[in-house]
Amino acid sequence: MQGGVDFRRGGRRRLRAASAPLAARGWVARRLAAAGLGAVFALLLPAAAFAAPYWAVLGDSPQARSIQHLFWIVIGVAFVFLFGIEGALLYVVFRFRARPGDEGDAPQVYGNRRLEVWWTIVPALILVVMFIFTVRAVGEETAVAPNALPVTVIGHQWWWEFRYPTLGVVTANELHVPVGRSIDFTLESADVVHSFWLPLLGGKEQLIPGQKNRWTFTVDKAGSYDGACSEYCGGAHAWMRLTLVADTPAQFEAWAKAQAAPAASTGASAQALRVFTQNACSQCHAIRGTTASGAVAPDLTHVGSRTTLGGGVLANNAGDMARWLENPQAVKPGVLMPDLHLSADDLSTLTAYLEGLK
Ligand code: HEC
Ligand SMILES: [Cu+2]
Repeated sequence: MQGGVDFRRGGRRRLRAASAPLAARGWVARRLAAAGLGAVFALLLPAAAFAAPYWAVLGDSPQARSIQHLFWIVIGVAFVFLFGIEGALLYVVFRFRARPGDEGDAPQVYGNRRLEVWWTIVPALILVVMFIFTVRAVGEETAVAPNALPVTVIGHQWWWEFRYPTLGVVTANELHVPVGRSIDFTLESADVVHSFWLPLLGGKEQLIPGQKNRWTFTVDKAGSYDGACSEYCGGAHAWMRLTLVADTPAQFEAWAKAQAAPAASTGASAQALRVFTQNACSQCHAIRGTTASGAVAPDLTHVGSRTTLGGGVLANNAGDMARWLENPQAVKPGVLMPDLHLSADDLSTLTAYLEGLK
């Protein structure tokens, strides 16, 4: 060992003694600053999370609550181990630290069969228990009740199609369900993999091309719930939001009846329909009750009744509708609806017509 440090016998201690006071003070200060910053973030994080509608630890369905239970069990076990192990570590570090006058290395211990058996068996048992709880929770998320309302959810780049096969309703981005009745979801995709996520109502389930996934939950509180696609599916993924509206059974029945009816716009005119068909709108969009029957874009039969446009990127009112129609690319970059360069006249005709489709 020439010019180096001999770590085999007390070398470490000699090295530390040589460079100790100043360096050590800087090191401690840096660690303290980092720990302080970490603590501030740790305190702020839950505050933000609790305020968000995406905080999955609140739940308004039995399925969401079963996920919550699982979450708290896992967190509980993890914390017992975190504090147990870190506590034991800190205890040992302080209890057995080097003291002035200590010479040589500590006793070196190799292998301890009994300990190794225990720290293999205990974690394995914990994993088995967590596995059982998880399988139970997954079972609750997929056990469809016999009187459930069938709803087909189809993921598109970058919007949601909702079909109610028993009610003759087709809509987009705004999902209505009756409170207290379980919903039998069939999840499909028209293009790439998406993920259906309503944080307060259940977990996430994927929409996979060529496959039909089953999924269920029962909303037990009336209200409006935010959701989103939670799996990156291309450029405008961030604007693939959805809203679930949980109606009372009577409200839901009225909604479904209105949605199943053919189009009736307060702004309807021969000119509006002509503008709609002449600008290729009808090749992509359907308006039931007219000749427009395109099937690759949102059904517009009752577009005026929805609260948002373009997967949540705009509110739904005359001003925002005009903005969307003037150039959807400027509002939602990359969207699969082209800029159709409508004249000012056509724009106002179409806006009145579409907003009138309640
Ligand atoms: C090439 C196909 C295509 C053509 C042509 C087209 N659109 Fe679209 N349109 C789409 C797609 C796809 C969306 C969904 C965009 C999104 O949210 O990502 C959409 C969305 C919309 C929306 C918002 C619907 C909602 O519920 O969010 C309206 C309104 C609309 N289009 C009207 C029109 C009108 C009017 C025309 C004709 C001037 C037209 N579109 C032409 C594909 C098309
Ligand atoms: Cu997505």
